[in-house]
Amino acid sequence: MNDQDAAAPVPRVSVVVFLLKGRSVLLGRRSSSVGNSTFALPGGHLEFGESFEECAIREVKEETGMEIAKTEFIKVTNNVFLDETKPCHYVTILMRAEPAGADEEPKNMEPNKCDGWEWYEWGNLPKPLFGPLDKMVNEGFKPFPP
Ligand code: 8DG
Ligand code: MG
Repeated sequence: MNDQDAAAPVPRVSVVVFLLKGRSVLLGRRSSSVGNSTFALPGGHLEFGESFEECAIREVKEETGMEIAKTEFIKVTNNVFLDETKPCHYVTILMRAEPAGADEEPKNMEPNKCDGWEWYEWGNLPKPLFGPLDKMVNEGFKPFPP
């Protein structure tokens, strides 16, 4: 049984990745009970015993087939989704990374969860963005290294 099946729901931890190529970021349109049809970062649940970096590398590989490098922590956010079909609460760890090599291109490895991955210029992001990402963008957040 996973946590969300239990009678009392609990917050969960997720790790999501700003995968950066120059001034572009990788986004995919979600096919999910949470944030359905919105554009979001690759990522997923932190597994028992994993570091944030290990989770970022694993999730990006599982969802896009890509190898990443320079994986580093940026920020943590608290995201409560009470109005979703399936209410949930995530403490979301935001990481940034870059493709491990110039020949790394995303493939849609989980077509049941995502419509496909594309690079988007930071100044020209698609709409609608997934709620937590939209909020950060509106607050002026930028994922790029200094
Ligand atoms: P898994 O079973 O493969 O571990 O997880 P998943 O199915 O890939 O999980 P997910 O929904 O993609 O990510 C877990 C939660 O992380 C998601 O339900 C809400 C939260 N989350 C944010 N922002 C973002 C984001 O930009 N992208 C993704 N994928 N999840 C995000 O708060
Ligand atoms: Mg995911």
